Amino acid sequence: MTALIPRPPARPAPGVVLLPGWLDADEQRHLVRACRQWARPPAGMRRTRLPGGGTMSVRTVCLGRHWEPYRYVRHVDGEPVKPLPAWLADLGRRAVADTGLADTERPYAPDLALVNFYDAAATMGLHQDRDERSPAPVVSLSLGDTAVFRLGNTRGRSRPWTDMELESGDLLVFGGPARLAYHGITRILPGTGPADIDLAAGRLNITLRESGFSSSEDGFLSGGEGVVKTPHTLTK
Ligand SMILES: O=C(O)CCC(=O)C(=O)O
Repeated sequence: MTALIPRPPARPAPGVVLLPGWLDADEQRHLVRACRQWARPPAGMRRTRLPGGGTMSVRTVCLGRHWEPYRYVRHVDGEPVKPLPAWLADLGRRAVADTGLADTERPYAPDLALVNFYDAAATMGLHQDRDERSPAPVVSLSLGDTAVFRLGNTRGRSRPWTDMELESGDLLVFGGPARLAYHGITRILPGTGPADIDLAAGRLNITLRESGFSSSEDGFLSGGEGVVKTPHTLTK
């Protein structure tokens, strides 16, 4: 949806940049169509089971490596994870450059992506993205319905936090001092997505990340606390 009053770029915390409407409608449509392909089996979109017995309310498909609590693996249900396309990694590089958060010494080189689909009832509890070894930023692209994104702090799940609406086409990058900030999605605003991106309902979010693992390595880092099983994360 084109805003009547353009939303300006924002820096809600050190290391965090929001560029509203960064993706145009063609780019959004292209990404939605790509997500639809990636969602298909094998190694397609699914609800993640949590060790405590619950299931996440978002549905997820991964590229490059598959995330499961709390590690990255290269196969899912015995099938190889779909590769991260070079064009998507390029988009991630351009995203980081446009936010001004690029490391001048080292080009951003994402090797994996999580693609989450939120229906109207889906949420994601406050968590840190800490199953990656690399300190490189996380690039987040939003498509479809608006979401309320809660940006917390690096110390824990309690306040202070900042709530911001992520609309279709928005780019959010968090790195540096905010790379391990707790964050989550508290609400989806149904019916707010644009009509012309080929997504009838719901929200897609793509996060690009650098794993920091070598190509032959699986990743076991956080020891079980990366994504928090807060009650609203779960659909039982
Ligand atoms: O959907 C979003 O904007 C956030 C996704 C997220 O926090 C994650 O994939 O770890």
